Amino acid sequence: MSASNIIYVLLLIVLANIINNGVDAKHKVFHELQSKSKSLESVSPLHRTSYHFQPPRNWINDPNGPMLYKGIYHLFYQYNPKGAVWGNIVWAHSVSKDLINWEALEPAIYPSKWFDINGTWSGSATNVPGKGPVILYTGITENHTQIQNYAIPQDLSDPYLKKWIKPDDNPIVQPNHGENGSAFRDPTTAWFNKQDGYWRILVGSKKNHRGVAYMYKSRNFKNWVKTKRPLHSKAKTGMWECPDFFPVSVTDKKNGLDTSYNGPNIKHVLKVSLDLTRYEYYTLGKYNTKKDRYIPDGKTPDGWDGLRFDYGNFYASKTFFDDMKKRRILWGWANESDTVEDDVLKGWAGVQLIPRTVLLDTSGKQLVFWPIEEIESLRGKNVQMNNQKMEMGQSFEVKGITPAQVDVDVTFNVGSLEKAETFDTSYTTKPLELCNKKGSNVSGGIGPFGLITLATSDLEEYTPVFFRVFKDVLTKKPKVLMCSDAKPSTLETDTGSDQKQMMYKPSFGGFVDVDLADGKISLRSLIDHSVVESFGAKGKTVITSRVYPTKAVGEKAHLFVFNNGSQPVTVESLNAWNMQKPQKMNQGAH
Ligand SMILES: *[C@@H]1O[C@H](CO)[C@@H](O)[C@H](O)[C@H]1NC(C)=O
Ligand SMILES: *[C@@H]1O[C@H](CO)[C@@H](O)[C@H](O)[C@H]1NC(C)=O
Ligand SMILES: *[C@@H]1O[C@H](CO)[C@@H](O)[C@H](O)[C@H]1NC(C)=O
Ligand SMILES: *[C@@H]1O[C@H](CO)[C@@H](O)[C@H](O)[C@H]1NC(C)=O
Ligand SMILES: *[C@@H]1O[C@H](CO)[C@@H](O)[C@H](O)[C@H]1NC(C)=O
Ligand SMILES: *[C@H]1O[C@@H](CO)[C@H](O)[C@@H](O)[C@@H]1NC(C)=O
Repeated sequence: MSASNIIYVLLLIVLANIINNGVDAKHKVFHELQSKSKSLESVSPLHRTSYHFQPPRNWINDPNGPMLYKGIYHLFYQYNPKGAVWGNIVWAHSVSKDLINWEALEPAIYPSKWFDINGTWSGSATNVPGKGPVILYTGITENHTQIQNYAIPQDLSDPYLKKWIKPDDNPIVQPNHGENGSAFRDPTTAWFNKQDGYWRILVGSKKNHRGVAYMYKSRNFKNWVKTKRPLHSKAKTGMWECPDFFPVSVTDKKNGLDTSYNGPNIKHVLKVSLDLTRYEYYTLGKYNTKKDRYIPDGKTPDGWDGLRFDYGNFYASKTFFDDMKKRRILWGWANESDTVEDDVLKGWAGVQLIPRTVLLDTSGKQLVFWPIEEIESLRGKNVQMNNQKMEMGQSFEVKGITPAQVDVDVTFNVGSLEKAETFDTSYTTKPLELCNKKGSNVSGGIGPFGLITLATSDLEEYTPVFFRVFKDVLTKKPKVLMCSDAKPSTLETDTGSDQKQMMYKPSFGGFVDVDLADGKISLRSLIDHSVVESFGAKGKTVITSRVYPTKAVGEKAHLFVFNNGSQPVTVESLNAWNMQKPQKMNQGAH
């Protein structure tokens, strides 16, 4: 590098620091790229999803304010109307009757007043009885302070809630009691406490390196005061983005609960998105409304090694209660794993994953997730496989479908656990490392076995999703690892210059809490061109990967089941369905 180049680079770094002052990792600014919008014709269809939520082009991130109003589902999301990188963020707005087909409306909220002139960031919606829906969101002021504002519909009789008003008595919450105004955002849906007549919300933050969920309360939904203590905090976890706090039933295994529900036989879930790692985690616990305290169950670790909604590419998630079908639904964003340059070339970046219902697992120790039932309405042609025994190294192709766009659900039987590998207790907190060390081509006793998605016929490219069964020497119980490995997913090599980012091809992993008493374990994957969303053991462990094959694309992709363990594994039943494209996916977005 020449001296002038070095000076230029130093200048850039200084400049970037000035511009990015107080801007966290997610909000990376690419000034020269953030308004390079592509016309529709030039948006690359390669790797674009067919049945996931996407606008026709440009950048999206966090799902915002999901809700049901007068029979219409609303989804808002962080959107750059001018390009495929983060910047110029508005609240884009889409509506649906079935959570499958979506119609794009005009952006609901965009910078226009002093209290949000430099940003309209994430937030939530609350249906306030007697008032209607109220959105709380983070506004960025001219001096880059993060404050919380509210917005209300102009016309409550319009089920589409097309127009939103930001009253002049905003903001409702400011960082003027010692909070860090550069790390103070993402207000939650409010919950109502009948006993004291107050609404409460959380705002994500950090105090030095401690992640914090500050709590505010209000009687009239307008004047909010900070509670004496935050709802919860945890040392060394850094900024808590997008907190989500809701009850789940211990006894009712079918229905979700309204956010304000309180009563016997419930637990509460506190989820946070960690800006430091770009992963989320959650705890289950008891919320004492009298003392206003949330105490996580002793069994659920609070921090890096905690439970996750999804052990893969999944962030800034948010749930809402669907009063029509009595279920709690989870939305989550998956970013791209290719490079910023790739995103600009393809003209789009980011997808919302298939909404999932959320319930407490029968064990009471974790949540379970399952794709909303509506997604099954997109299922077309079906192929099946039954009682197919796979010896070591064997694989079978699932033929007669279009594997780049399928829903596949398979139940394996592993037989006896006798020959399972021994579980080393040092593995406990390291599913990711284990998946990296023991890939789909590293033979074990029982497993690896599973699905080979988005593959070429000769496995030049493939994304394996698989299980590996260990045996705990002390307890004699199985310990099941689930992995989704993007490493072999694409032949694309990073030959570019220093500046070119590398494509992100991680192997993701999580443990699956099953006892395998009957030898059975299921795996369902929703495959959609560049998305592989996998649900292990009926949703106990979920992993999403984003992948960009160069050859295993469209009609040329294949799907296999495989076994690379020394013990035979049987495919008891397999169903695969071609997935249709929804009729409407946000045409006419702005
Ligand atoms: C406040 O947050 C910003 C953004 O993360 C950080 O750079 C700054 O150091 C924090 N300030 C304090 C006093 O912790
Ligand atoms: C802040 O907002 C003003 C007014 O819209 C705009 O001119 C300026 O570029 C914005 N700055 C940043 C860093 O977003
Ligand atoms: C930034 O703006 C906020 C909100 O208007 C205000 O309370 C605060 O004093 C300002 N900070 C500085 C450093 O100007
Ligand atoms: C199974 O193992 C063999 C031998 O290591 C390897 O060639 C093959 O790619 C593996 N299959 C998968 C899906 O990784
Ligand atoms: C096994 O697969 C990994 C990719 O997951 C690859 O890096 C490695 O070279 C493969 N090893 C063998 C022996 O094929
Ligand atoms: C998604 O992109 C990859 C590659 O750039 C990053 O490594 C991740 O941190 C990022 N994830 C989120 C949630 O932003």
